[in-house]
Amino acid sequence: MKRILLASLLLVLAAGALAHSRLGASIPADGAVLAEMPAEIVLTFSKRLRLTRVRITRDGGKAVDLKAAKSFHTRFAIPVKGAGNGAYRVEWRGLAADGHAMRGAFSFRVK
Ligand SMILES: [Cu+2]
Repeated sequence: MKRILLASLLLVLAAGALAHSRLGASIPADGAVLAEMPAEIVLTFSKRLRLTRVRITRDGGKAVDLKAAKSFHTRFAIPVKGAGNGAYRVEWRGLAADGHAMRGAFSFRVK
């Protein structure tokens, strides 16, 4: 009986872990090395969320903070203008539709 309970508890935990949104992909991808900055940075999530903060830094310098998104989406495209070469880091925070606070980061380099 104990083993069955434990097994079902693990199933519940696994289902919970899969239920909320996560960053599915980004453009540029984490670790990418590019010859040119793309026109926009794109974050794609597995489920809808509202981005509450996006912070972009280049070469560890001054951060650019973007305004919070007003609605829930699975895809966010951030237009980038006049960004030079360097090592970029994008940190994001979001609120998933299921109420969970989410955060993550990815980095890429433009040569
Ligand atoms: Cu969740």
